[in-house]
Amino acid sequence: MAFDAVVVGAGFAGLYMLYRLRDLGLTARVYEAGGGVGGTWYWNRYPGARCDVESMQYSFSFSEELDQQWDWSEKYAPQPEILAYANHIADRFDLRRHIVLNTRVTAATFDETANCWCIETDRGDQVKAKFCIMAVGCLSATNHPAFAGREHFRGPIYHTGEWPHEGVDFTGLRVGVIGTGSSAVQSIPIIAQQAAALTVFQRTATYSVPAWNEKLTPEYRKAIKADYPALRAKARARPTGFYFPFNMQPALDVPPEERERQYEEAWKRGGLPFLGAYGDLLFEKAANDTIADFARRKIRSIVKDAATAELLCPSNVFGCKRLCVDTGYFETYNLPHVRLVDVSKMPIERFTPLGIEVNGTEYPLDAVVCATGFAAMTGSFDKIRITGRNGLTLAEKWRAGPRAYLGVASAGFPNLFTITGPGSPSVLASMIQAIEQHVDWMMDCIAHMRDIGASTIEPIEKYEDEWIEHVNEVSKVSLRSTCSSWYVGANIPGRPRVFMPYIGGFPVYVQKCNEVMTNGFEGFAIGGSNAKNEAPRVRLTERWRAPLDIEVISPAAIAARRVPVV
Ligand code: N01
Repeated sequence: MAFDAVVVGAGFAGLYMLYRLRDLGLTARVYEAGGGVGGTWYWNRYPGARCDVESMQYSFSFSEELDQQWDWSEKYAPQPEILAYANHIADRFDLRRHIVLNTRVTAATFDETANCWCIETDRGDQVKAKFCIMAVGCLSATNHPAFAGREHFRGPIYHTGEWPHEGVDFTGLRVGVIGTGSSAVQSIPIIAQQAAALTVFQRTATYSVPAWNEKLTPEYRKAIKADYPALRAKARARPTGFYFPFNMQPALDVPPEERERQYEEAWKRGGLPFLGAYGDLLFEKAANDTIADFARRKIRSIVKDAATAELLCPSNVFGCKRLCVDTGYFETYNLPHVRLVDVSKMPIERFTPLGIEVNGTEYPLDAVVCATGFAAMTGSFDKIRITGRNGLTLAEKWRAGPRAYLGVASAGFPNLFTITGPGSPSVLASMIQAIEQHVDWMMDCIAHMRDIGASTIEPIEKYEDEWIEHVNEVSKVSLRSTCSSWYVGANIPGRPRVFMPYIGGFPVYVQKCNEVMTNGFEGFAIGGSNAKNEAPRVRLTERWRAPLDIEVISPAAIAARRVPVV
Protein backbone atom coordinates (compact mmCIF):
# COMPACT_ATOMS: atom_id res chain seq x y z
CA MET A 1 0.00 0.00 0.00
CA ALA A 2 1.32 3.45 -0.84
CA PHE A 3 0.44 6.92 0.44
CA ASP A 4 1.64 10.40 -0.25
CA ALA A 5 2.41 10.68 3.45
CA VAL A 6 2.53 8.57 6.57
CA VAL A 7 2.28 10.45 9.85
CA VAL A 8 3.51 8.89 13.08
CA GLY A 9 1.37 9.96 16.02
CA ALA A 10 -2.19 11.26 16.41
CA GLY A 11 -1.63 13.96 19.00
CA PHE A 12 -2.30 17.58 18.10
CA ALA A 13 0.64 17.55 15.66
CA GLY A 14 -0.53 14.43 13.84
CA LEU A 15 -4.13 15.60 13.71
CA TYR A 16 -3.31 18.98 12.22
CA MET A 17 -0.83 17.48 9.76
CA LEU A 18 -3.46 15.01 8.61
CA TYR A 19 -6.03 17.77 8.21
CA ARG A 20 -3.64 19.79 6.04
CA LEU A 21 -2.56 16.81 3.94
CA ARG A 22 -6.16 15.89 3.21
CA ASP A 23 -6.97 19.52 2.47
CA LEU A 24 -4.31 19.46 -0.23
CA GLY A 25 -5.87 16.32 -1.70
CA LEU A 26 -3.03 14.03 -0.67
CA THR A 27 -3.42 10.47 0.54
CA ALA A 28 -2.29 9.96 4.09
CA ARG A 29 -2.30 7.46 6.90
CA VAL A 30 -1.65 8.15 10.56
CA TYR A 31 -0.37 5.45 12.88
CA GLU A 32 -0.98 5.92 16.58
CA ALA A 33 0.32 3.63 19.33
CA GLY A 34 -2.47 4.63 21.73
CA GLY A 35 -6.07 3.50 21.67
CA GLY A 36 -7.29 7.03 20.87
CA VAL A 37 -6.20 10.41 19.55
CA GLY A 38 -4.80 13.20 21.71
CA GLY A 39 -1.17 12.18 22.26
CA THR A 40 0.14 13.56 25.51
CA TRP A 41 -3.43 14.21 26.69
CA TYR A 42 -4.40 10.64 25.93
CA TRP A 43 -1.61 9.21 28.11
CA ASN A 44 -1.24 11.75 30.93
CA ARG A 45 -4.45 11.11 32.87
CA TYR A 46 -2.95 11.44 36.31
CA PRO A 47 -5.02 13.25 38.95
CA GLY A 48 -4.82 17.02 38.51
CA ALA A 49 -3.44 16.96 34.94
CA ARG A 50 -4.23 20.19 33.14
CA CYS A 51 -2.47 22.61 30.82
CA ASP A 52 -0.60 25.60 32.21
CA VAL A 53 -1.02 27.83 29.19
CA GLU A 54 -4.41 29.53 29.35
CA SER A 55 -7.02 27.42 27.54
CA MET A 56 -8.20 30.22 25.27
CA GLN A 57 -4.68 30.21 23.84
CA TYR A 58 -3.83 26.53 24.25
CA SER A 59 -5.88 25.59 21.20
CA PHE A 60 -5.67 25.61 17.40
CA SER A 61 -5.88 28.96 15.67
CA PHE A 62 -6.31 27.80 12.07
CA SER A 63 -10.12 27.83 12.10
CA GLU A 64 -11.95 30.96 13.16
CA GLU A 65 -15.17 28.93 13.18
CA LEU A 66 -13.65 26.39 15.57
CA ASP A 67 -12.40 29.19 17.80
CA GLN A 68 -15.88 30.67 17.92
CA GLN A 69 -17.73 27.42 18.56
CA TRP A 70 -15.55 25.73 21.16
CA ASP A 71 -16.04 26.80 24.79
CA TRP A 72 -13.34 26.20 27.39
CA SER A 73 -14.73 25.86 30.88
CA GLU A 74 -11.70 26.88 32.97
CA LYS A 75 -8.76 29.25 32.76
CA TYR A 76 -6.47 26.19 32.62
CA ALA A 77 -8.32 23.32 30.98
CA PRO A 78 -8.28 19.94 32.73
CA GLN A 79 -6.95 16.92 30.84
CA PRO A 80 -10.40 15.38 30.06
CA GLU A 81 -11.52 18.60 28.39
CA ILE A 82 -8.36 18.88 26.28
CA LEU A 83 -8.77 15.24 25.27
CA ALA A 84 -12.40 15.96 24.34
CA TYR A 85 -11.14 18.87 22.20
CA ALA A 86 -8.67 16.55 20.39
CA ASN A 87 -11.52 14.11 19.73
CA HIS A 88 -13.70 16.95 18.51
CA ILE A 89 -10.99 17.92 16.00
CA ALA A 90 -10.80 14.32 14.75
CA ASP A 91 -14.59 14.21 14.25
CA ARG A 92 -15.19 17.72 13.02
CA PHE A 93 -12.58 17.43 10.26
CA ASP A 94 -13.43 13.81 9.44
CA LEU A 95 -9.94 12.55 10.25
CA ARG A 96 -10.63 9.24 11.95
CA ARG A 97 -10.89 7.10 8.82
CA HIS A 98 -7.24 7.87 8.05
CA ILE A 99 -5.99 6.99 11.54
CA VAL A 100 -4.93 3.49 12.59
CA LEU A 101 -4.97 3.19 16.39
CA ASN A 102 -3.22 0.73 18.69
CA THR A 103 -0.41 0.42 16.18
CA ARG A 104 3.16 1.43 16.83
CA VAL A 105 5.52 2.30 14.00
CA THR A 106 8.67 0.27 14.58
CA ALA A 107 10.78 1.15 11.53
CA ALA A 108 11.00 3.68 8.71
CA THR A 109 13.56 3.07 5.98
CA PHE A 110 14.32 5.33 3.04
CA ASP A 111 14.46 3.54 -0.29
CA GLU A 112 17.04 5.49 -2.30
CA THR A 113 16.02 3.90 -5.60
CA ALA A 114 12.31 4.61 -5.36
CA ASN A 115 12.72 7.80 -3.26
CA CYS A 116 10.15 6.73 -0.75
CA TRP A 117 9.86 5.61 2.86
CA CYS A 118 9.00 2.05 3.83
CA ILE A 119 7.16 2.06 7.13
CA GLU A 120 6.67 -0.99 9.34
CA THR A 121 4.48 -1.41 12.40
CA ASP A 122 4.23 -3.79 15.34
CA ARG A 123 1.05 -5.21 13.76
CA GLY A 124 2.80 -6.28 10.60
CA ASP A 125 1.81 -3.38 8.33
CA GLN A 126 4.33 -2.50 5.62
CA VAL A 127 3.41 0.63 3.70
CA LYS A 128 5.23 3.06 1.44
CA ALA A 129 5.00 6.82 1.46
CA LYS A 130 6.74 9.68 -0.29
CA PHE A 131 6.82 11.67 2.96
CA CYS A 132 7.26 10.37 6.47
CA ILE A 133 6.22 12.84 9.12
CA MET A 134 7.19 12.37 12.72
CA ALA A 135 4.52 13.79 15.03
CA VAL A 136 5.82 11.80 17.96
CA GLY A 137 5.74 14.45 20.69
CA CYS A 138 8.50 16.06 22.73
CA LEU A 139 7.49 14.58 26.08
CA SER A 140 6.12 11.16 25.26
CA ALA A 141 8.79 8.54 25.96
CA THR A 142 8.41 7.91 29.70
CA ASN A 143 11.46 7.72 31.96
CA HIS A 144 11.54 4.68 34.22
CA PRO A 145 14.66 4.97 36.38
CA ALA A 146 16.30 1.60 37.02
CA PHE A 147 15.47 1.35 40.74
CA ALA A 148 16.84 -1.85 42.23
CA GLY A 149 14.25 -4.31 43.50
CA ARG A 150 11.39 -2.66 41.66
CA GLU A 151 10.06 -6.03 40.54
CA HIS A 152 9.83 -7.23 44.16
CA PHE A 153 7.50 -4.45 45.33
CA ARG A 154 4.13 -6.00 46.19
CA GLY A 155 1.98 -3.00 45.34
CA PRO A 156 1.26 -1.29 42.02
CA ILE A 157 3.75 1.15 40.48
CA TYR A 158 2.26 3.82 38.23
CA HIS A 159 3.88 6.37 35.92
CA THR A 160 2.09 9.70 35.53
CA GLY A 161 2.66 9.56 31.76
CA GLU A 162 1.05 6.11 31.45
CA TRP A 163 -1.87 6.51 33.80
CA PRO A 164 -4.54 3.75 33.87
CA HIS A 165 -7.63 4.82 31.93
CA GLU A 166 -9.96 3.53 34.60
CA GLY A 167 -8.32 5.84 37.15
CA VAL A 168 -6.75 4.90 40.47
CA ASP A 169 -8.40 5.05 43.87
CA PHE A 170 -5.82 5.73 46.58
CA THR A 171 -8.36 5.85 49.40
CA GLY A 172 -6.88 4.47 52.59
CA LEU A 173 -3.51 3.67 51.00
CA ARG A 174 0.04 4.66 51.89
CA VAL A 175 1.29 6.22 48.68
CA GLY A 176 4.80 7.20 47.60
CA VAL A 177 5.42 9.76 44.86
CA ILE A 178 8.87 9.92 43.26
CA GLY A 179 9.68 13.26 41.65
CA THR A 180 8.70 16.89 42.07
CA GLY A 181 8.38 18.17 38.48
CA SER A 182 5.17 19.49 36.88
CA SER A 183 3.37 16.13 36.90
CA ALA A 184 4.13 15.60 40.59
CA VAL A 185 3.26 19.17 41.53
CA GLN A 186 -0.15 18.80 39.88
CA SER A 187 -0.93 15.32 41.21
CA ILE A 188 0.43 15.49 44.77
CA PRO A 189 -2.33 17.76 46.18
CA ILE A 190 -5.05 15.51 44.73
CA ILE A 191 -3.41 12.23 45.76
CA ALA A 192 -2.98 13.67 49.26
CA GLN A 193 -6.76 14.21 49.48
CA GLN A 194 -7.32 10.47 49.03
CA ALA A 195 -4.33 8.73 50.53
CA ALA A 196 -4.06 7.66 54.18
CA ALA A 197 -0.40 8.67 54.07
CA LEU A 198 1.68 10.30 51.34
CA THR A 199 5.48 10.23 51.12
CA VAL A 200 7.14 12.40 48.49
CA PHE A 201 10.70 11.50 47.43
CA GLN A 202 12.38 14.70 46.26
CA ARG A 203 15.72 14.79 44.41
CA THR A 204 15.58 18.46 43.37
CA ALA A 205 13.32 21.04 44.98
CA THR A 206 11.11 22.84 42.50
CA TYR A 207 9.91 26.39 42.00
CA SER A 208 6.18 26.59 41.56
CA VAL A 209 3.80 29.49 41.08
CA PRO A 210 0.10 29.37 41.95
CA ALA A 211 -2.24 28.88 39.00
CA TRP A 212 -5.24 30.65 40.56
CA ASN A 213 -7.29 28.53 38.21
CA GLU A 214 -10.95 29.54 37.87
CA LYS A 215 -14.08 28.90 35.85
CA LEU A 216 -14.32 31.04 32.74
CA THR A 217 -17.43 33.17 32.61
CA PRO A 218 -19.48 33.48 29.40
CA GLU A 219 -18.65 37.21 29.45
CA TYR A 220 -14.91 36.50 29.48
CA ARG A 221 -15.15 34.04 26.61
CA LYS A 222 -17.35 36.45 24.67
CA ALA A 223 -14.87 39.27 25.12
CA ILE A 224 -12.00 37.15 23.76
CA LYS A 225 -14.09 35.80 20.90
CA ALA A 226 -15.08 39.32 19.89
CA ASP A 227 -11.58 39.64 18.45
CA TYR A 228 -9.93 36.23 18.67
CA PRO A 229 -7.67 36.84 15.63
CA ALA A 230 -6.15 39.83 17.42
CA LEU A 231 -5.24 37.67 20.42
CA ARG A 232 -3.77 35.02 18.13
CA ALA A 233 -1.68 37.62 16.31
CA LYS A 234 -0.40 39.06 19.58
CA ALA A 235 0.49 35.54 20.74
CA ARG A 236 2.49 34.80 17.59
CA ALA A 237 4.57 37.91 18.08
CA ARG A 238 5.60 36.76 21.56
CA PRO A 239 8.77 34.78 22.35
CA THR A 240 6.59 32.14 23.97
CA GLY A 241 3.97 31.94 21.23
CA PHE A 242 1.31 32.88 23.77
CA TYR A 243 0.32 36.27 25.02
CA PHE A 244 0.69 37.69 28.49
CA PRO A 245 1.82 41.09 29.62
CA PHE A 246 5.51 41.22 30.36
CA ASN A 247 7.73 43.89 31.60
CA MET A 248 10.96 44.41 29.64
CA GLN A 249 12.57 46.47 32.40
CA PRO A 250 15.71 44.95 34.03
CA ALA A 251 14.99 43.80 37.59
CA LEU A 252 17.93 45.61 39.16
CA ASP A 253 16.98 48.96 37.62
CA VAL A 254 14.33 49.44 40.28
CA PRO A 255 14.64 49.78 44.06
CA PRO A 256 14.00 46.65 46.18
CA GLU A 257 10.59 47.87 47.45
CA GLU A 258 9.39 48.49 43.91
CA ARG A 259 10.62 45.04 42.85
CA GLU A 260 8.85 43.42 45.78
CA ARG A 261 5.60 45.12 44.79
CA GLN A 262 6.02 43.96 41.20
CA TYR A 263 6.69 40.35 42.27
CA GLU A 264 3.68 40.39 44.60
CA GLU A 265 1.44 41.55 41.77
CA ALA A 266 2.87 38.97 39.37
CA TRP A 267 2.40 36.26 42.03
CA LYS A 268 -1.23 37.30 42.39
CA ARG A 269 -1.69 36.91 38.62
CA GLY A 270 0.15 33.58 38.90
CA GLY A 271 1.17 30.98 36.32
CA LEU A 272 4.02 31.04 33.83
CA PRO A 273 3.66 34.82 33.24
CA PHE A 274 5.30 35.24 36.66
CA LEU A 275 8.60 34.93 34.75
CA GLY A 276 7.67 38.04 32.79
CA ALA A 277 7.85 40.24 35.89
CA TYR A 278 11.15 41.63 34.53
CA GLY A 279 12.90 41.33 31.21
CA ASP A 280 16.27 39.98 32.32
CA LEU A 281 15.31 37.27 34.80
CA LEU A 282 16.61 34.46 32.60
CA PHE A 283 19.72 36.35 31.52
CA GLU A 284 21.26 38.01 34.57
CA LYS A 285 22.09 35.87 37.59
CA ALA A 286 21.83 38.84 39.97
CA ALA A 287 18.35 39.62 38.62
CA ASN A 288 17.37 35.97 38.87
CA ASP A 289 18.55 35.87 42.48
CA THR A 290 15.90 38.45 43.37
CA ILE A 291 12.98 36.41 42.00
CA ALA A 292 14.44 33.18 43.42
CA ASP A 293 14.67 34.82 46.83
CA PHE A 294 11.06 36.03 46.55
CA ALA A 295 9.85 32.53 45.60
CA ARG A 296 11.75 30.93 48.50
CA ARG A 297 10.20 33.42 50.92
CA LYS A 298 6.77 32.45 49.56
CA ILE A 299 7.52 28.78 50.23
CA ARG A 300 8.65 29.57 53.78
CA SER A 301 5.50 31.61 54.36
CA ILE A 302 3.25 28.75 53.20
CA VAL A 303 4.94 25.68 54.71
CA LYS A 304 4.62 25.65 58.48
CA ASP A 305 7.32 23.16 59.41
CA ALA A 306 10.61 25.05 59.05
CA ALA A 307 12.73 21.99 58.18
CA THR A 308 10.29 20.87 55.49
CA ALA A 309 10.11 24.42 54.12
CA GLU A 310 13.91 24.54 53.83
CA LEU A 311 13.96 21.22 51.97
CA LEU A 312 11.33 22.56 49.58
CA CYS A 313 13.34 25.69 48.82
CA PRO A 314 15.24 25.28 45.53
CA SER A 315 18.77 26.62 45.32
CA ASN A 316 19.14 26.65 41.54
CA VAL A 317 18.31 29.38 39.05
CA PHE A 318 14.64 30.35 39.07
CA GLY A 319 12.98 29.07 35.89
CA CYS A 320 16.06 27.11 34.86
CA LYS A 321 14.13 23.87 34.97
CA ARG A 322 10.62 24.19 33.56
CA LEU A 323 8.63 26.35 35.98
CA CYS A 324 5.76 24.51 37.67
CA VAL A 325 2.28 25.91 38.14
CA ASP A 326 0.23 24.55 41.00
CA THR A 327 -2.94 24.53 43.00
CA GLY A 328 -2.09 24.01 46.65
CA TYR A 329 1.23 22.20 46.14
CA PHE A 330 3.24 23.72 48.99
CA GLU A 331 0.15 23.84 51.23
CA THR A 332 -0.10 20.05 50.91
CA TYR A 333 3.03 19.65 53.06
CA ASN A 334 1.12 21.17 56.01
CA LEU A 335 -1.14 18.13 56.11
CA PRO A 336 -0.27 15.77 58.96
CA HIS A 337 -0.21 12.65 56.77
CA VAL A 338 2.18 14.09 54.16
CA ARG A 339 5.96 13.87 54.50
CA LEU A 340 8.91 14.82 52.38
CA VAL A 341 11.99 12.63 51.99
CA ASP A 342 15.15 14.19 50.62
CA VAL A 343 16.88 11.92 48.11
CA SER A 344 19.29 14.52 46.77
CA LYS A 345 22.35 13.29 48.64
CA MET A 346 21.32 9.71 49.41
CA PRO A 347 19.37 8.41 46.41
CA ILE A 348 16.58 5.88 46.53
CA GLU A 349 18.49 2.68 47.33
CA ARG A 350 15.91 0.12 46.34
CA PHE A 351 12.33 -0.96 46.35
CA THR A 352 11.63 -3.61 48.96
CA PRO A 353 8.52 -5.83 48.84
CA LEU A 354 6.86 -3.41 51.26
CA GLY A 355 8.15 -0.01 50.31
CA ILE A 356 11.15 2.12 49.35
CA GLU A 357 14.49 2.25 51.15
CA VAL A 358 16.52 5.43 51.45
CA ASN A 359 19.66 5.76 53.52
CA GLY A 360 18.90 2.57 55.43
CA THR A 361 15.30 3.57 56.28
CA GLU A 362 12.40 1.67 54.78
CA TYR A 363 9.30 3.75 54.00
CA PRO A 364 6.31 1.39 54.00
CA LEU A 365 4.05 1.93 50.97
CA ASP A 366 1.02 0.30 49.34
CA ALA A 367 1.40 2.05 45.96
CA VAL A 368 4.05 4.13 44.20
CA VAL A 369 3.65 6.88 41.61
CA CYS A 370 6.68 7.59 39.45
CA ALA A 371 6.39 11.21 38.36
CA THR A 372 9.84 10.79 36.87
CA GLY A 373 9.29 12.47 33.54
CA PHE A 374 10.41 11.70 30.03
CA ALA A 375 13.32 11.09 27.70
CA ALA A 376 12.53 14.52 26.33
CA MET A 377 12.72 15.67 22.71
CA THR A 378 14.45 12.60 21.26
CA GLY A 379 13.11 9.66 23.31
CA SER A 380 10.23 8.96 20.91
CA PHE A 381 12.59 8.91 17.92
CA ASP A 382 14.79 6.38 19.71
CA LYS A 383 11.90 3.92 19.77
CA ILE A 384 11.69 3.77 15.96
CA ARG A 385 14.46 2.44 13.75
CA ILE A 386 14.72 5.29 11.24
CA THR A 387 17.19 4.60 8.43
CA GLY A 388 18.14 7.26 5.89
CA ARG A 389 20.66 7.41 3.07
CA ASN A 390 23.59 4.94 3.05
CA GLY A 391 22.03 2.87 5.83
CA LEU A 392 22.63 5.58 8.47
CA THR A 393 20.15 5.44 11.31
CA LEU A 394 18.85 8.58 13.00
CA ALA A 395 19.91 7.14 16.36
CA GLU A 396 23.53 6.87 15.13
CA LYS A 397 23.44 10.34 13.65
CA TRP A 398 22.02 11.80 16.87
CA ARG A 399 24.26 9.82 19.22
CA ALA A 400 26.09 12.93 20.44
CA GLY A 401 22.92 15.03 20.41
CA PRO A 402 20.10 15.69 17.94
CA ARG A 403 20.95 17.36 14.63
CA ALA A 404 18.15 18.88 12.56
CA TYR A 405 17.98 21.97 10.35
CA LEU A 406 15.45 24.37 11.92
CA GLY A 407 14.24 21.32 13.86
CA VAL A 408 12.14 20.32 10.84
CA ALA A 409 14.40 17.89 8.97
CA SER A 410 17.77 16.17 9.24
CA ALA A 411 20.44 15.86 6.53
CA GLY A 412 20.63 12.37 5.05
CA PHE A 413 16.94 11.70 5.74
CA PRO A 414 15.09 13.00 2.66
CA ASN A 415 11.37 13.76 2.88
CA LEU A 416 11.37 13.06 6.61
CA PHE A 417 9.84 15.89 8.63
CA THR A 418 9.95 16.28 12.40
CA ILE A 419 7.12 18.36 13.87
CA THR A 420 8.44 20.36 16.86
CA GLY A 421 11.75 18.56 16.46
CA PRO A 422 14.90 19.40 18.44
CA GLY A 423 16.36 22.73 17.33
CA SER A 424 12.93 24.37 17.09
CA PRO A 425 11.19 26.36 19.88
CA SER A 426 8.75 23.49 20.61
CA VAL A 427 8.62 23.06 24.39
CA LEU A 428 9.72 26.66 24.96
CA ALA A 429 6.68 27.94 23.11
CA SER A 430 3.01 27.18 23.44
CA MET A 431 3.03 23.70 21.90
CA ILE A 432 -0.06 24.07 19.76
CA GLN A 433 1.21 27.29 18.17
CA ALA A 434 4.59 25.67 17.56
CA ILE A 435 2.85 22.68 15.96
CA GLU A 436 0.70 24.80 13.68
CA GLN A 437 3.63 26.85 12.46
CA HIS A 438 5.69 23.73 11.72
CA VAL A 439 2.87 21.96 9.92
CA ASP A 440 2.07 25.03 7.83
CA TRP A 441 5.75 25.35 6.85
CA MET A 442 5.97 21.66 5.94
CA MET A 443 2.74 21.81 3.94
CA ASP A 444 3.99 24.81 1.94
CA CYS A 445 7.09 22.77 1.24
CA ILE A 446 5.16 19.64 0.25
CA ALA A 447 2.78 21.64 -1.97
CA HIS A 448 5.73 23.32 -3.66
CA MET A 449 7.39 19.97 -4.31
CA ARG A 450 4.21 18.71 -5.88
CA ASP A 451 3.88 21.83 -8.03
CA ILE A 452 7.41 21.56 -9.41
CA GLY A 453 7.47 17.77 -9.64
CA ALA A 454 10.32 17.36 -7.16
CA SER A 455 11.08 13.97 -5.71
CA THR A 456 13.12 14.76 -2.59
CA ILE A 457 13.99 17.55 -0.19
CA GLU A 458 16.63 17.34 2.52
CA PRO A 459 18.82 19.73 4.47
CA ILE A 460 22.35 20.46 3.30
CA GLU A 461 24.74 19.48 6.07
CA LYS A 462 26.58 22.82 6.13
CA TYR A 463 23.34 24.71 6.82
CA GLU A 464 22.28 22.17 9.41
CA ASP A 465 25.64 22.51 11.18
CA GLU A 466 25.33 26.30 11.17
CA TRP A 467 21.81 26.11 12.60
CA ILE A 468 22.89 23.78 15.39
CA GLU A 469 25.80 26.02 16.20
CA HIS A 470 23.38 28.94 16.41
CA VAL A 471 20.99 26.94 18.66
CA ASN A 472 23.92 26.19 20.99
CA GLU A 473 25.22 29.75 20.95
CA VAL A 474 21.82 31.21 21.78
CA SER A 475 21.30 28.75 24.62
CA LYS A 476 24.48 30.00 26.30
CA VAL A 477 22.96 33.46 26.50
CA SER A 478 20.24 32.11 28.79
CA LEU A 479 20.64 31.00 32.39
CA ARG A 480 18.49 28.05 31.33
CA SER A 481 21.58 26.26 30.06
CA THR A 482 23.10 26.19 33.54
CA CYS A 483 21.17 23.44 35.31
CA SER A 484 20.58 19.71 34.95
CA SER A 485 17.16 19.82 33.33
CA TRP A 486 15.45 17.67 30.73
CA TYR A 487 16.03 20.55 28.28
CA VAL A 488 19.67 19.36 28.20
CA GLY A 489 18.91 15.65 28.61
CA ALA A 490 20.46 15.69 32.08
CA ASN A 491 17.48 14.06 33.84
CA ILE A 492 18.51 10.66 32.52
CA PRO A 493 21.98 9.19 33.07
CA GLY A 494 24.02 8.60 29.91
CA ARG A 495 22.19 11.00 27.59
CA PRO A 496 24.35 13.58 25.77
CA ARG A 497 24.20 17.00 27.41
CA VAL A 498 22.94 19.32 24.68
CA PHE A 499 20.42 22.15 24.96
CA MET A 500 17.78 20.76 22.60
CA PRO A 501 15.03 23.33 22.01
CA TYR A 502 15.66 26.66 20.28
CA ILE A 503 15.66 29.35 22.94
CA GLY A 504 15.88 32.42 20.67
CA GLY A 505 12.15 33.04 20.86
CA PHE A 506 9.22 32.01 18.70
CA PRO A 507 8.98 35.08 16.39
CA VAL A 508 12.71 35.06 15.69
CA TYR A 509 12.44 31.44 14.71
CA VAL A 510 9.35 32.01 12.56
CA GLN A 511 11.14 34.79 10.77
CA LYS A 512 14.07 32.50 10.04
CA CYS A 513 11.74 29.80 8.68
CA ASN A 514 9.97 32.35 6.50
CA GLU A 515 13.28 33.63 5.14
CA VAL A 516 14.44 30.13 4.31
CA MET A 517 11.25 29.62 2.33
CA THR A 518 11.29 33.02 0.63
CA ASN A 519 14.86 32.33 -0.44
CA GLY A 520 13.73 29.18 -2.23
CA PHE A 521 14.26 26.71 0.61
CA GLU A 522 17.71 27.99 1.35
CA GLY A 523 19.84 25.27 2.91
CA PHE A 524 17.78 22.45 1.42
CA ALA A 525 18.69 20.28 -1.55
CA ILE A 526 15.71 19.59 -3.76
CA GLY A 527 15.98 16.53 -6.01
CA GLY A 528 13.97 15.57 -9.10
CA SER A 529 13.85 16.46 -12.77
CA ASN A 530 12.07 19.80 -12.49
CA ALA A 531 13.47 20.71 -9.12
CA LYS A 532 14.04 24.37 -8.41
CA ASN A 533 14.94 26.27 -5.31
CA GLU A 534 12.29 28.93 -5.53
CA ALA A 535 9.66 30.26 -3.16
CA PRO A 536 6.25 28.57 -3.28
CA ARG A 537 3.45 30.53 -4.94
CA VAL A 538 0.70 29.91 -2.39
CA ARG A 539 1.64 29.88 1.26
CA LEU A 540 -0.07 28.83 4.45
CA THR A 541 2.87 30.44 6.19
CA GLU A 542 1.52 33.86 5.23
CA ARG A 543 -0.51 33.79 8.43
CA TRP A 544 2.72 33.49 10.41
CA ARG A 545 3.92 36.85 9.20
CA ALA A 546 3.36 38.54 12.53
CA PRO A 547 4.83 42.04 12.69
CA LEU A 548 8.30 41.42 14.06
CA ASP A 549 10.68 44.04 15.21
CA ILE A 550 13.63 41.69 15.43
CA GLU A 551 15.68 42.00 12.29
CA VAL A 552 18.91 40.30 13.16
CA ILE A 553 19.03 36.71 14.24
CA SER A 554 22.10 36.41 16.40
CA PRO A 555 22.80 35.55 20.02
CA ALA A 556 23.96 39.10 20.62
CA ALA A 557 20.71 40.55 19.28
CA ILE A 558 18.67 38.15 21.32
CA ALA A 559 20.70 38.86 24.43
CA ALA A 560 20.38 42.57 23.85
CA ARG A 561 16.65 42.26 23.49
CA ARG A 562 16.37 40.07 26.57
CA VAL A 563 13.89 37.67 25.03
CA PRO A 564 12.06 36.21 28.01
CA VAL A 565 11.03 32.64 27.29
CA VAL A 566 9.02 30.76 29.91
O1 N01 B 1 8.86 15.37 34.59
P1 N01 B 1 10.15 16.18 35.13
P2 N01 B 1 7.33 15.81 34.60
N1 N01 B 1 15.23 9.47 41.68
O2 N01 B 1 11.31 15.63 34.37
C1 N01 B 1 12.59 13.20 39.45
C2 N01 B 1 5.52 19.02 30.84
N2 N01 B 1 4.34 18.94 31.68
O3 N01 B 1 6.54 14.70 34.06
O4 N01 B 1 14.75 17.22 38.98
C3 N01 B 1 14.50 10.47 42.21
O5 N01 B 1 9.94 17.63 35.11
C4 N01 B 1 13.22 14.45 38.90
O6 N01 B 1 14.26 14.89 39.74
P3 N01 B 1 15.42 15.87 39.14
C5 N01 B 1 6.37 20.17 31.34
O7 N01 B 1 7.06 20.73 30.27
C6 N01 B 1 3.46 19.95 31.57
O8 N01 B 1 6.93 16.34 35.93
O9 N01 B 1 15.82 15.29 37.81
N3 N01 B 1 13.85 11.39 41.49
C7 N01 B 1 12.02 15.37 38.84
O10 N01 B 1 11.72 15.92 40.09
C8 N01 B 1 7.29 19.44 32.28
O11 N01 B 1 8.46 20.13 32.58
C9 N01 B 1 2.38 19.96 32.37
O12 N01 B 1 16.47 15.83 40.15
C10 N01 B 1 13.91 11.27 40.16
C11 N01 B 1 10.92 14.42 38.43
O13 N01 B 1 11.35 13.10 38.77
C12 N01 B 1 7.51 18.15 31.54
O14 N01 B 1 6.26 17.83 30.98
C13 N01 B 1 2.16 18.96 33.30
C14 N01 B 1 14.62 10.25 39.52
C15 N01 B 1 10.65 14.47 36.96
O15 N01 B 1 10.21 15.73 36.63
C16 N01 B 1 7.97 17.00 32.38
O16 N01 B 1 7.27 17.03 33.63
C17 N01 B 1 3.06 17.93 33.38
C18 N01 B 1 15.31 9.32 40.35
N4 N01 B 1 16.03 8.34 39.83
C19 N01 B 1 4.16 17.94 32.57
N5 N01 B 1 14.50 10.40 38.19
C20 N01 B 1 1.45 21.09 32.23
O17 N01 B 1 1.10 21.58 31.20
C21 N01 B 1 13.72 11.49 38.00
N6 N01 B 1 13.38 12.02 39.20
C22 N01 B 1 1.00 21.66 33.42
